[in-house]
Amino acid sequence: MAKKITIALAGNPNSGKTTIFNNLTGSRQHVGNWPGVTVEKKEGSLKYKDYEIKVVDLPGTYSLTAYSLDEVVARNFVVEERPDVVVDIVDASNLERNLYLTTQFMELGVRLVIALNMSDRAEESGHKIDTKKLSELLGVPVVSTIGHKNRGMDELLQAIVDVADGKFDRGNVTPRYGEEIEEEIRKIEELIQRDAGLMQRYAPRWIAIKLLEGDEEVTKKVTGEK
Ligand SMILES: Nc1nc2c(ncn2[C@@H]2O[C@H](COP(=O)(O)OP(=O)(O)OP(=O)(O)O)[C@@H](O)[C@H]2O)c(=O)[nH]1
Ligand SMILES: [Mg+2]
Repeated sequence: MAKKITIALAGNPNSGKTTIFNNLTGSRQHVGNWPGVTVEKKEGSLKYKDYEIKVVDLPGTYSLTAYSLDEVVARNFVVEERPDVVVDIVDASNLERNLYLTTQFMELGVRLVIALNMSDRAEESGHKIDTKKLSELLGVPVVSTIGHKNRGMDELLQAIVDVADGKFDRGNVTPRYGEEIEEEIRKIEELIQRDAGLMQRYAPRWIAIKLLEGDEEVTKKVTGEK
């Protein structure tokens, strides 16, 4: 029996998500809309080893705040639908800016794989990225890809199923914010842990940070307000 998993392709705008989506799913895809909004939703599927993988192409976002419709769509999918693995398609030629979103996924506590896409461009501009080191630092598998040349797709799929299988057990690497803020995060986390319903659905640390940021959507989830 094939193991069924769902993966989401996320990343900054123009990082190569749809190119990789097309490489992975070929003609097995369909396009619709995200419920309630006119943002395009692409879904597809493929078989890899004994996996049947459903792939969802998320809108491009720079962060997971809820400032734009694209961000809300991407964030809600990841938080509410809980794909088995989030594949963060990173533009390797713009690493620092792209890794901001990566840290947000780490904070959410999702199972993550990083595709260092556009690695051809990074190299052209003289950057050689040590993927092994980056993977160690982040506690996440990192695979070099060149989307429009269809390079690195097998390695990417292997990393995805490894993570789905729990074979890549990332260390507890999450961004830290200094003692003062960490103290407040701890206090809020303690309160959240008393709410079984919330606990089941979201990483308490993530909720605590969003509450400190004054995130309206998350505040509504916590207060139960519609
Ligand atoms: N040089 C280079 N170009 C790439 C690579 N991968 C994709 N591209 C090109 O980059 C452009 C953007 O790719 P898309 O796949 O549309 O990017 P996207 O992330 O889906 O963009 P949005 O959906 O708008 O956020 C296209 O012209 C691709 O052909 C790569 O690895 N190297
Ligand atoms: Mg796209």
